Amino acid sequence: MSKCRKDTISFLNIIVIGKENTGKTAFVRTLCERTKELMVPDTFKESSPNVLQAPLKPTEELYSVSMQLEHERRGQQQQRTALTVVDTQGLARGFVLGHQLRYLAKYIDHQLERFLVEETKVKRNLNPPDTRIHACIYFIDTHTWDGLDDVDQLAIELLSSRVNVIPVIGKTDTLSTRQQDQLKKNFRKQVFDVHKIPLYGLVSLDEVDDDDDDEDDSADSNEGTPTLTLMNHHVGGRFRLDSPPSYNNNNNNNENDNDDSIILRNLMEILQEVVNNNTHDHDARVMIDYLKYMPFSVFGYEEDRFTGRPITIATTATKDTQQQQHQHYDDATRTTTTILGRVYPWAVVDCCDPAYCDFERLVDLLLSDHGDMLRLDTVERFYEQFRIDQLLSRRVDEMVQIKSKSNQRQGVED
Ligand SMILES: Nc1nc2c(ncn2[C@@H]2O[C@H](COP(=O)(O)OP(=O)(O)OP(=O)(O)O)[C@@H](O)[C@H]2O)c(=O)[nH]1
Ligand SMILES: [Mg+2]
Repeated sequence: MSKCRKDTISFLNIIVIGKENTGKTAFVRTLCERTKELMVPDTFKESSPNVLQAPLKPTEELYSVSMQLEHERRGQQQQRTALTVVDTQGLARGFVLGHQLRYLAKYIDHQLERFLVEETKVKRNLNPPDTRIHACIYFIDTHTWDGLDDVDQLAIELLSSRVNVIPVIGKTDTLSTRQQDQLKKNFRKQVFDVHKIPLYGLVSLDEVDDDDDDEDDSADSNEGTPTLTLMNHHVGGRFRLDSPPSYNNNNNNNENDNDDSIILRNLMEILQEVVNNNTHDHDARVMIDYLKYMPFSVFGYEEDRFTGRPITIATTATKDTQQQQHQHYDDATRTTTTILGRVYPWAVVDCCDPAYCDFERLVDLLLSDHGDMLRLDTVERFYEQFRIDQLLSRRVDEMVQIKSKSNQRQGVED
């Protein structure tokens, strides 16, 4: 492995949230297993001992695992990422839900506060460890065929006001291709067109207001035409749609695309235009890649039911088509490898094969192109506001204290 400067560590903190039994813990384990080969020796830490070792069982309380990874970034030198993954208790229905969501919101805020405290110390560390949560991997419920039920909607709305939410569909080995496709489209439609939830990389839709007498009154001729505000400032700004959103896209040769989100399709067109005008616009390009696959389909490895460790799956392939990682046996023409996956009577499925699911794409985007964007969005969309609110409320507290002290003094003197 080539040399990488240790002083350029990027922090990436991810929290995994979703309803009970959606495959969150299996995902965390698969992610750790997948990134093992990138791990810097002796950097693995867990908040409670052996939390990844035992057989899978429902998660009762939040825990975290962290490690440093050394990996390549597309076209760049080696990079070191301090990755922390936080796994959480599954969201339940009923009165517990409110309590769970409040707890999660508080946890996320607390991580912002820890960073703020470090940053505002008189003698401060110029490079404090970044505790802020940069992304929330949200597992949507695959049993809800219209893509978003009330629990998921409430949770995603609340989380999106605090953190970059990246939605995923877990256990996709249990869904047919058509089912996955439909679920993705339904989810996108619900999130963008119906509820307008500002997930990571998405838009908020401002309807043009007739009474709006700001400088943009020329909008009158566009009455009722929505303005798209890209939440992702890397691509930037506000774009007015000159005509109402339409499905009659020239590129649309596929009838099935008609039940996908209109807003998303328009956003993709805008991004594509940005790329066409400036082929070097890397951020717009990677955002298109992200939106194309979101919500990401993933599945976890099949675990040994006594140890929770991945079962051994050996596959054999001819050498020239071989693209797997752990090579055990090699002869002139064939190679045997072990993969992370699941075995069915009719097939073996590899969690890391992009032909089966988006797991590898998701890992790649987190560690590569979107890592910086997630960090930047965390600072600009969430941390800055939090910082201002906190400092203002401290200021108010201080003023109240000064006032009450001076009132007390006044009382004594009188
Ligand atoms: N077929 C399949 N089963 C899975 C997958 N991931 C997890 N499972 C199974 O689903 C059950 C629950 O998996 P977990 O990973 O514990 O789910 P969870 O969302 O963490 O559950 P809670 O912690 O209770 O919220 C276990 O029996 C797993 O073996 C998957 O990708 N495919
Ligand atoms: Mg769990």
